[in-house]
Amino acid sequence: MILKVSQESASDSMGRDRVGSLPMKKTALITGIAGQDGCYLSKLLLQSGYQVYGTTHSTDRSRLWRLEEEGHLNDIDILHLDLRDRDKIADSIKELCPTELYNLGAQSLVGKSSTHPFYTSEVNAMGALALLEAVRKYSPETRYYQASSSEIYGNTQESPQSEKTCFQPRNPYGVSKQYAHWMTKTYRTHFGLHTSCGILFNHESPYRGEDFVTGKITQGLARVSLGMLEKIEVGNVQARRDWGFSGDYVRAMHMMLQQPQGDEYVVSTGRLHTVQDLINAAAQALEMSLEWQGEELETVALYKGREVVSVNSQFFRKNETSQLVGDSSKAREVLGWEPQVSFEQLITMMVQADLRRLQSA
Ligand code: NDP
Ligand code: GDR
Repeated sequence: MILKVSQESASDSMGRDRVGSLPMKKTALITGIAGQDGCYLSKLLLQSGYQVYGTTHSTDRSRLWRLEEEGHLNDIDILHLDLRDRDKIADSIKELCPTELYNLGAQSLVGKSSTHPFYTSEVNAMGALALLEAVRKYSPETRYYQASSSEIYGNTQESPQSEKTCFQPRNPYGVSKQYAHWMTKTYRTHFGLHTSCGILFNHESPYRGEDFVTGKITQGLARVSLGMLEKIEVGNVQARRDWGFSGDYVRAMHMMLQQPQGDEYVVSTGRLHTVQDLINAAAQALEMSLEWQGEELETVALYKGREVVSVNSQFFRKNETSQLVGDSSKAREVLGWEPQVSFEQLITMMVQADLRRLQSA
């Protein structure tokens, strides 16, 4: 275990040094630091003067490529931790006693949760419980953030969704996140810990992988534009989501833990776009003018008369969630949070990063 707590991080709940009276460096532990949000959050915390520890459950160092590309990998202490390993979680919390703990680690693919329900639940639900219990036992001053998801609203008919909307998850991922959400709230109301849940709607960035529809489309169309790929195949182009920028959303996570009390907050843009809008935005950023033809499974998009996008039923989701669009009034009013990057800016940013990587590969 790469665990070393420097003298600097030995602060009390007031953020003061145990021996002197100078304010000391805050420490943060981020699970799932190798993922998209972990990359942006760790950068934000380092810029704010935190000492940052991050966990990965993989021994493959190439998994840390996002931190490497963003240029701050060497400023982070990396720990190897699987969220299914309760003993190691307890030892890590006991040893680090972080000022703030952000639980971002998860099996985060909605589709995969249908084929791997046990794994998804062990990591997302039991992993969160193991962290909360370790905080309660060994570091009750730690402020805890739980990465909740709009997927907990699943099949709701209420729109937009707010903190008051009832949860109706439709897949094992949504259920695992609902469990972690309620446990996080329970550790605040029942045990008195400072815990918060960010109910985050879809958020993307140049660090989004191709398993998600935004990454698949921007990377795929960038390859098409460079003549490296003939066409991309997607699922339901009429599916709609509330897409924001990860860099904006990690600011909200940090803001939550700076509040005097923990709470639950929806974080979203409040704007819906279809997958077709997404394809059009990516094509526009690549200066490709698309012509759409056909309907449903016959839908195709042509560029200069050539088919570059088609629909494949293989990528349709069995139990598609309702149109998830968030009402983030509470986060805006209480935290003073506002998203700064628009949908079009986000997609352009992703396409430009994809082109840069492909051209320099
Ligand atoms: P990612 O999938 O990019 O990152 C999650 C990280 O969790 C992975 O990089 C992985 O890193 C780690 N992980 C996976 N399995 C385990 C395990 N068994 N033990 C420990 N760590 C594990 O997700 P995002 O950064 O996009 O999202 C962050 C969190 O926010 C996740 O919990 C996600 O479910 C949630 N969320 C995301 C939204 C989004 O739109 N991005 C919206 C709402 C919620 P490694 O393999 O290195 O361990
Ligand atoms: P989601 O993201 O499931 O909402 O989960 P994803 O990008 O996978 O899907 C978004 C929408 O696009 C539709 N879709 C496709 N999706 C994929 N992956 N591939 C395709 O080819 C395709 N075609 C259409 C999907 O059906 C869906 O409607 C993300 C994850 O980050 C979760 O961890 C997080 O909790 C939620 O967002 C909020």
